[in-house]
Parts: sequence; structure tokens; C-alpha cells
Amino acid sequence: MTDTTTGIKHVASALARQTLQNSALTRPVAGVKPIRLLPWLQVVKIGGRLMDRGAAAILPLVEEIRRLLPEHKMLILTGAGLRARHVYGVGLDLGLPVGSLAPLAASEAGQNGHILAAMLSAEGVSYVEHPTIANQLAIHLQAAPAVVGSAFPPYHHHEFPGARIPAHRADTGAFLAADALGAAGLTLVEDVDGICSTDPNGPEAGSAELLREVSAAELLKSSGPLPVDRAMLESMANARHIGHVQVVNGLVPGRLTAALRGEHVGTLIRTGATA
Ligand code: GWN
Ligand code: ATP
Repeated sequence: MTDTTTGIKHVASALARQTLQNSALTRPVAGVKPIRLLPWLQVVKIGGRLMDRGAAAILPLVEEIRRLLPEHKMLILTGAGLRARHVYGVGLDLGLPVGSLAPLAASEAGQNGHILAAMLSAEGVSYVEHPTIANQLAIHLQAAPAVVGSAFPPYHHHEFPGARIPAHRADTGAFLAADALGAAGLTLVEDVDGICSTDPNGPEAGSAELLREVSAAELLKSSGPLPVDRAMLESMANARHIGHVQVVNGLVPGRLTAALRGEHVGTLIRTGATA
């Protein structure tokens, strides 16, 4: 339907004559809660540091995921580890901008995904590319119990220039995807029990205590090291669906299974999403 009464021919829209900058004006149209696209989906992010450990960590995890396949439809997203740290080092030495470093590190997340998918291929699990996750995830999950992809968000040269190391890494990518899809849950699988008061592998390891539950906003206030991206915690303030994320230890058999069954076995990070 067209409206020519103002002399400007345009498609009728409640937003047509407004700036999109003014939230008071856009709220009547844009203030509604988005629908959940895949409400039955469990998103599982596997840390790059787990993948770095090779067979000792990967084989038991693959076995656990294999047993979970009949129980949950899963989008399994892999992070980047040591190889990304190496490429950051080389690139920073050369003065590469953050927008050049982001895709270099992202490609390691993809490599880890290809490795994991190969290990699960006999069960019908494949690696799917970023554009497939964006556009054809539903049909792939009708055909397969789970798919694997890269957890890195594809910001490439659009990565924000606030820091020299890309701020939007695998945890952020996994969270943004899970929330946008309206998934049932997001579990971050790490090589530690959860988020601790200080790095359990750092110089003050002796005093590290596991935080059972914490809000993203509280974590952002701490200045110490964290096992998750700060950009993910920032994004959580505006979560639309994902009310909490659980960080669990993938080196302990059964923790991922328990988390997907709704048990509290690691650190729960509360987001800003309201029911
Ligand atoms: O290459 O392992 O997707 O799913 O951020 O971009 O750097 O790309 O620049 O569909 O688009 O390396 O080639 O690579 O990991 O990201 O993929 O095999 O354009 O399937 O071609 O958004 O996989 O890759 O690294 O994820 O995270 O061809 Mo890879 Mo990644 Mo594949 Mo993907 Mo990037 Mo594509 Mo992309 Mo690039
Ligand atoms: P990626 O996000 O690229 O997939 P990853 O999640 O596997 O990587 P890191 O982001 O390095 O790995 O996070 C895990 C590490 O964080 C742990 O090995 C741990 O030593 C370290 N760490 C730092 N601070 C803390 C903390 N407060 N609590 C728990 N672990 C911490």
C-alpha cells in the first residue's frame, strides 16, 4: 500500500517519518518482545582451551556429546585457543589493526569446529558455515541431531576499535546467537569449574573460590581476570530471551549432561532478560 498524500511517495509505515535514534518514538513499534525462533535449541559453546588439550579432553567430551544427541537438539559452537593467541602475537608485532586480527583468530574457532564435527560425523553431525547458521539452521536441525559451527561472531573488519585484541570473541558470539535464536539455553564449557573469585590457574590460585551464581553486571564490576569475554557480559544487559548462562567444566565427565538437564553444576551468570 502506498501513501502519496504528503507528496512523497512511500510505503506506509509507523516508522516512516521518524528518526530511528529516538527510542521514545520507536518504542510503540519496536518495544515488543521478539519471538523465539528455535525455542527447543540448546546452544553449547566448547572453549578453545579444551580443544587445545587434544585427545585427552576431546575424546571424553565427544563421547558425552554423542550420548546427549538423542536428548537435545544442539548448536555446538567452538572457540579459539592457543593458535589464535599466537596469531594475535604475530599480528600485534606487525601492527595489524583489530579488524585484521578478528578474522585471523576466528578462523581458529572454525578449525576447532571442523575437528569436533569430524569426530561426531558418524552420528550425522556436520560443521556448518556462518551463513548456514544465519539462514538454514532450522532445516539442518530437522535433518541432524546437532550441528557444529564457529562461536566467533563474523565481525571481521567491523570489529570495534576499542582495544587491540578483538573484544567480541567466542563467548560473545555464542551468547548473541543463542539470544537471537531464542534458544532454550546456553552452556559455556570451559577447562575450569566455573567462574572463581580469582584465576584458579593464576598466581593467587590458593584463594580462588567458585562463584555459584552471579549477575553479569556484578562480574563486570570486577577488575580481575575472567574466563569469559567482558563484551559478552556487556551484551547480557540487553538479553531478550536468555535469562542465565551456565559455565561448566568440560574436563569433568557428566557436567555438561547435568547442565543441559537443568542442574546447577557450575557458575550461573544471570543476564538482564526478563521473563
Ligand atoms: O572457514 O574454519 O565462516 O563458518 O571470521 O569469515 O575469518 O569464513 O574470512 O562461511 O564466512 O576459517 O573465509 O573465515 O572459521 O568465519 O567459513 O571452513 O569469510 O566453513 O567462508 O564468517 O568456517 O570461517 O573464520 O567460521 O570463524 O569456509 Mo572458517 Mo570462521 Mo569455513 Mo566459517 Mo572467518 Mo565462512 Mo566466516 Mo571467512
Ligand atoms: P575461548 O573463549 O577462546 O573459547 P576458553 O573459554 O577455552 O577460550 P579462556 O577464555 O582462556 O578459555 O578461559 C578459561 C581460562 O580462564 C581458564 O583456564 C582459567 O585459568 C582462566 N581464568 C581467568 N580468570 C578466571 C576466573 N576468575 N575464574 C575461572 N577461570 C579464570
